[in-house]
Amino acid sequence: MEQIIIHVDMDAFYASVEMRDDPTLRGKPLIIGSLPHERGVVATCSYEARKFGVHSAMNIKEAYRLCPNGVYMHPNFEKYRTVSQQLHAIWDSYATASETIALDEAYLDVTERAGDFEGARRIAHEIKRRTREELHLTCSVGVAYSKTAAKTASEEKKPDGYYEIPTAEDFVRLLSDRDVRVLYTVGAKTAEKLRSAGISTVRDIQEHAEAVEQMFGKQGRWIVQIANGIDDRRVVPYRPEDAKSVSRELTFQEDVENFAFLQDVLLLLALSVERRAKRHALHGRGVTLKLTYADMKSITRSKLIGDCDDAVTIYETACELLREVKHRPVRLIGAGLYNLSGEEGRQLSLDDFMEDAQLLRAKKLQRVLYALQAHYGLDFAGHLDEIFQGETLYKTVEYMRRHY
Ligand code: TTP
Ligand code: MG
Repeated sequence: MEQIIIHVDMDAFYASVEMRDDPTLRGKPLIIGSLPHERGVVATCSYEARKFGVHSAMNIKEAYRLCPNGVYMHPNFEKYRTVSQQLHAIWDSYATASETIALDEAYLDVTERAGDFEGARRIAHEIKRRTREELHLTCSVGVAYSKTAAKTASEEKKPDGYYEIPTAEDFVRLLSDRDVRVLYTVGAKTAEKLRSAGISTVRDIQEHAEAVEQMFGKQGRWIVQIANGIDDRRVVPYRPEDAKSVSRELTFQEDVENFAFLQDVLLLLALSVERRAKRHALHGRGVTLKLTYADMKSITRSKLIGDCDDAVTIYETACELLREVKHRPVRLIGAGLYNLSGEEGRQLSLDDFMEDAQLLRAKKLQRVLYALQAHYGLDFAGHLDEIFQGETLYKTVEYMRRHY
């Protein structure tokens, strides 16, 4: 067996914390987000509220129509952040590597600590017990051979769930008859497109791999792999709170649904990050991508790549990460380098001895930058530096958004 991964995800996180701290809320349909008379959405809600059909990202007016007797509250982010740190401290103590995915969610690499699935099962139950006894909250835990399978497993028996998917065969057996949406990289749009081509179950994807790859290119290949239970991504140690990082992000005037356009934005962000990193003589070992979706849910993804401070590598890695996330309307995008070290701490890589590699990167950069300018009818020549001043970058990207 190659790896054993645990995925932990808290149940109705914000709502559970509020119910824990105010017993009068327990057992009630509790909706955290905007208040009914405000403009906005549901961040999350208690399982009692879910019975009325209320869910995350739903318009608050719609939630109120479905559940007029619910209790509505604004979120208290400071509190959730504190609880999150306590949770992650418990979880991290069982893993050789721990990757924070959200305030209430993490991947843990327990391959070494667990030894085998039996051991992983013990750790999972220990995590559930301590989360319950020490923090008075429940979580759902999945144990599996891959990240995708572990995440799928933690969803399987929510709330307060536990589920195992030991092998790719188990994964395929579990999911083949289900709707394509069960694969978490398949969003509503992708599913719709697949369905219009007669592909509605995971098995359909397995059996029409070529068609899927043709329809979606690189992302299609990834979908086919996932549908076959193939995912050898590692757990990348990541804790946002101590990531000394160089990053740039920006919020769009209007939510963006076009992920091809987001790639273009990533190129400008990557160039900007490179400039900052170079100015401070810093190198990163990993690249992060940050997205805030239209419903205010934020995610970060990261990948370790070895010493890097160049825009092309940042751009390509960020695009790779972008392909693996849910395709939903986006209001903010960011990219950055983390695990920084100064010149002195830098490990020389093979590239340092290969001028060719540097030349190749410079050429690649020229090519993608040229294509971007041609697409939007822009000419950065001579004033590329200006572009990266906050206001100009923002204006340039807004111009690009309108002219995609
Ligand atoms: P989730 O883990 O997706 O949801 P949850 O923990 O509330 O419920 P579940 O039992 O189904 O896991 O998200 C974690 C927190 O992130 C959630 O409590 C609130 C926030 N969030 C948003 O603000 N907007 C969203 O659209 C989603 C999905 C989550
Ligand atoms: Mg959760």
